[in-house]
Amino acid sequence: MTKRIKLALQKKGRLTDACRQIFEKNGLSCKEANRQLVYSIPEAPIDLLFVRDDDIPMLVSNGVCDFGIVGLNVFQETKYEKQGDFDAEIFAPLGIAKCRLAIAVPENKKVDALSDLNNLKIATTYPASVRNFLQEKELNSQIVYLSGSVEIAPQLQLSDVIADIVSSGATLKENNLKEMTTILDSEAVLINNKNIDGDAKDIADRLMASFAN
Ligand code: PRT
Ligand code: ZN
Repeated sequence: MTKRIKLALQKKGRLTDACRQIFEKNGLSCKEANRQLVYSIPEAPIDLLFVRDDDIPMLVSNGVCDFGIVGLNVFQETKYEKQGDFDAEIFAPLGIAKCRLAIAVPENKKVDALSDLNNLKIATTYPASVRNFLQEKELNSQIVYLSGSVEIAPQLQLSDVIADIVSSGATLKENNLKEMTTILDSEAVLINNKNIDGDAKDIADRLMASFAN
């Protein structure tokens, strides 16, 4: 039997269409994949597994999948959260779904220098990445974890500032927030389990080569 790889993709969200488009453009059909959790691409030795994006780094780390496509922001967050206990690494950046994890502050609030963040509350869905940033910059801000709608936290007095994903900046503007500093520049990345064999790497190399065309 010829070797096949398992590749985790986001089931429904911002990465889903972008990934489908790259696959379809390269003659790898995914149309039937909609209703299935697992879909075997007939034209290539690749089985797709459709899951929540947050689960992708761990599914790859624990070897359930050999590869995954996920935002660098989600990959880094899981890596910081799991610290040593994490066996996934970046295979290649994909140049799609570009965004950044940034700190944003209310327009009427004077927070200019990084040191102004000291003693402030930062609401975020990315606590491990923010904690790592605060440690690197030797800041003692407090982290307030929220699973969504982070941009309304200052209005609700849950926090002073936020750390969230920004793309066009329209959401910040709508909520009277301004970007202050970038924690991470992100894009979708292909990640792999650290223990994959040479055959699996060859399949991923061929996939990446086809993407480059
Ligand atoms: O359901 P599941 O857990 O799988 O999906 P999700 O809702 O967690 O993720 P999803 O589909 O929203 O995003 C998937 C990935 O797309 C993210 O992890 C990022 O890597 C990438 N990405 C690119 C973005 C954005 N652009 C983006 N703009 N992720 C989120 N946003 C949100 C952001 O959170 C904020 O609410 O869009 C808003 C800001 O956008 P602008 O354009 O107004 O600045
Ligand atoms: Zn998610």
